[in-house]
Amino acid sequence: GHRGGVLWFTGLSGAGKSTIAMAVERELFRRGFQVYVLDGDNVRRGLNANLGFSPEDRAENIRRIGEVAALFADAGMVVITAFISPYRSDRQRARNAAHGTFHEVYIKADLAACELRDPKGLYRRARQGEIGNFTGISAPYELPDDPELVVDTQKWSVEACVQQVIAYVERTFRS
Ligand code: GGZ
Repeated sequence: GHRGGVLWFTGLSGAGKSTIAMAVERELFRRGFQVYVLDGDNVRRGLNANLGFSPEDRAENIRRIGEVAALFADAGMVVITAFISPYRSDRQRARNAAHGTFHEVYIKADLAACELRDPKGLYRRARQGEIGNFTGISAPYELPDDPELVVDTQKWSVEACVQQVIAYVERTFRS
């Protein structure tokens, strides 16, 4: 079997958080893990539909996600969260909510790489002033101090990144 816990992905828009989270979820499911992904698609559209991207709204977004993730972990699941979560203090609060089952995973790609990828054209729109408070352009991203795992998506393929997370989960959650 396996323990429950929170794999907290953090990184810039376009770093690969959601892509890696979905692929890790599929592979962990195949291996018999109870796993669930929280991301913008299922949280910002529902539970947090009333929140935007001001520092205060991001703090509340991350606070709620941290509490929900802790509940999933308590229920015995491996929960993967895929949010920019740009503020160290908000990530620290999510860590405290999960008491002892929180694993910060830095999905690492610098601003230049993410801006080159620009999969949704959001960086271009942010540069043109069409989107305000955009992380990396007009809002901060505070680098993780001491993450449990760093996955470098500039250096490694998506598949290699997925394998690194899977290996971490196997050695951390398998019992
Ligand atoms: C950053 C924004 C913004 C602003 C919309 N800043 O790459 P995406 O599109 O699909 O993922 C980004 C997502 C970020 O939401 P999070 O809930 O992860 O942010 S946070 O943890 O900071 O609360 C991006 C899109 O929403 N998006 N406006 N201004 N990203």
